[in-house]
Amino acid sequence: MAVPETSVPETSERLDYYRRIGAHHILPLWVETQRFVPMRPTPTYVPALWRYDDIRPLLLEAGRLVTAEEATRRVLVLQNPALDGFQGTTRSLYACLQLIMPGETAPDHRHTQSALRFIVEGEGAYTMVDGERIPMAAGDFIITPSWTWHGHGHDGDQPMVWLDGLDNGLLALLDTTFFEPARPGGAAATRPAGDTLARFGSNMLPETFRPDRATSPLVHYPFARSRAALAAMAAAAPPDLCHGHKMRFVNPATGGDAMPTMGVFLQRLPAGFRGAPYRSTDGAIFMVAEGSGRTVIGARSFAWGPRDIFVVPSWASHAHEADETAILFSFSDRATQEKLGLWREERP
Ligand code: 1HN
Repeated sequence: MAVPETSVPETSERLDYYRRIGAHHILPLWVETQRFVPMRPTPTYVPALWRYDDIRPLLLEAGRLVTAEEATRRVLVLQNPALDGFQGTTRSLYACLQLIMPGETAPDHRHTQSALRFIVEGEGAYTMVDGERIPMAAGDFIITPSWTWHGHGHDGDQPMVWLDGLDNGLLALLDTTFFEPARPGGAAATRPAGDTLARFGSNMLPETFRPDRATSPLVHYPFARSRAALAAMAAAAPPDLCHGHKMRFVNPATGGDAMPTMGVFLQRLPAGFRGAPYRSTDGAIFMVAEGSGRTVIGARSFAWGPRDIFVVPSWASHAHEADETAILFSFSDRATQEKLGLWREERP
């Protein structure tokens, strides 16, 4: 694809001028315009894949090195290999793996970042969101809305691991990050278990409910339900050419995205699926819930199996292929892009 020639020839007079305006903290736009106004997205982060089998022993090692109490959150950040001097999995998003050991608690705090949890392994742990103890089971999607108190605990007897997804980079860009550490007695349950599901997860809304935040009032989307929905869809209709059977998690009170900044998805690729190439402006982070296959991103093929995590950058052409039936969880900054009227996609 043609990139317009925008370089304006340098003359000694022009160079002298650039130097003099530089002293006033002024830059000429006509120099390096392409770099700052490119023809199409030019992400500075790259496609990447982390194999869970590689990470798991390292995560368990962290479990011996540092307590959850000490660390506040025993979290390993999946750092994009190309983002030098910037912490993130993409420019806007963090993908992290969090470990909590039996009997541990991770103290209460709150922050303006929205967080999602996608449960990877273990049982018996819970996260407290807004005074409700949400039990964690593998494949569950759980929301910690912006600025809500949350902490974690573990009553089981095996290590418990989940994927954390946060909109850190986006909030850093906008300088809207606030954080508040634990308040005394903050972790006490004020709502009964199952409250969010009963009130908002039954295709009904309490008549007196009035939305008071941008995030879904339903904060727990159990895997058993979403997985069954995908299986029923797959039995009823052929898969989409690019996505297989793909569902977006929504706020039941609005029908919009469950989270204000991030789009969150679950998709099922039937065994033998060979997806058509697809691209969109929202860079996405995928975690494999089940199955194996590969995703061809640009010229590279990334083979994946259960619990592997991979990144597809903004506007990177990619195609999913499944050898056995696969379920992929993913999140991206699509919810932000759509609100701003910026989201684009390209498909055959
Ligand atoms: C955080 O507060 C949690 O509350 C997890 O579990 C991961 C990554 C960056 C910043 C804050 C949590 C986080 C985080």
